[in-house]
Amino acid sequence: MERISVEEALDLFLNAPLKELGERANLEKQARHGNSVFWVNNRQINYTNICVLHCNFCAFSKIKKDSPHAYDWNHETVIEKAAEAVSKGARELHIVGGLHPNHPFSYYVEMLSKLRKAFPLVNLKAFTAVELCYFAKKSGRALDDIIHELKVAGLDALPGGGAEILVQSVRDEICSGKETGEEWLNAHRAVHKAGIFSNATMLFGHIETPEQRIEHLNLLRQLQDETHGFYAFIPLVFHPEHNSLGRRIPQITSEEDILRTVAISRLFLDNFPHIKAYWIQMGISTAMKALHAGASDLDGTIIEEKITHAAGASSPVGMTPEHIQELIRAEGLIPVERDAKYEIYS
Ligand code: V47
Ligand code: SF4
Repeated sequence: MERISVEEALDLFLNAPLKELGERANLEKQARHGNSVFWVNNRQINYTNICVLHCNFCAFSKIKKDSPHAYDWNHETVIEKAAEAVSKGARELHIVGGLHPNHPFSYYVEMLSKLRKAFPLVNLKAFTAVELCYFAKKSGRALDDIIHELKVAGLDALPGGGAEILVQSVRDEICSGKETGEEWLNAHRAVHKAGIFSNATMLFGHIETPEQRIEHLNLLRQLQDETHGFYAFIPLVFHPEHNSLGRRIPQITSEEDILRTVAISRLFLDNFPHIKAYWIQMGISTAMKALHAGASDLDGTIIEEKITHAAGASSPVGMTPEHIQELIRAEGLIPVERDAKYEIYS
């Protein structure tokens, strides 16, 4: 099938009836994965909420180390959290945190080596492109060296956070001072070159225009043409509570907008294996609908979600493996357990 252009994507996104758009995206999903829906037994570990940046959509970070809600887990706590997940069959640890002002790069390397030693089989999906760039800047080392050292320590995959909207004028308004869109893309390019796969996200439903959403997708499609290093694209639904952007955009976007975004992502990102319906942010009911509108992955059991719940998410903070599989079956679809590298276990 011919690839859809930026103009066609915008037209479909804005004008196609939801039913038709969803059905077309579902056909694409079915052609790739049939009735399979991928899920992972995982745990999120947000090792600190202390961060030197002030993204205005973020309700998770605490700037001051002495704030009563600030925390900074030591390696032992991280290992304990991981052990609990591994005892429940986790195949992936999703490890990200704020940009801590004091930790040396060796702190992060040691965290991964200790986890790798204690849990040789679990996948370590750790550190966003923004964290990697911060480690490089702070240590004065080349990004390629940082990636190489983390890989030797046990890094298996990179999560897709920090992309927000890659268009700089939007970044200047919502996350001024954060790595630029180009830096985010370059970091993923470098990770792919090092033989590590990654995910990509898009934070939507705030000040961005439909044109800027499609431009974001286009930048991802172009990089994927070059590297083929992305596994999944994850549209992230902006949550407005306890953050300053939420005073300007006080409502979560509509279900229709979420489903249209999932569908257009499936159609436009023809070189991405998966579109993820991140149930934590969409809510379970909308995520189930997304499985019929182009999404082929639900992320996972999570256990302890902090970032979206700080911003008012009303979904549970985690789900059992039994529940996630039941939900998929109830949609007439087939649950397929995977790890962070999309190795299959069922
Ligand atoms: O980078 C922050 C976003 C991201 C809010 O790679 C918010 O498999 C909504 O990237 N409302 C972290 N979103 C989550 C993330 C992710 C999640 C699941 C799977 C994967 C993956 C990646 O959450 C941040 C930021 O873009 N975020 N604040 C908010 N108020
Ligand atoms: Fe820090 Fe990430 Fe929150 Fe931005 S989104 S303030 S980088 S924790």
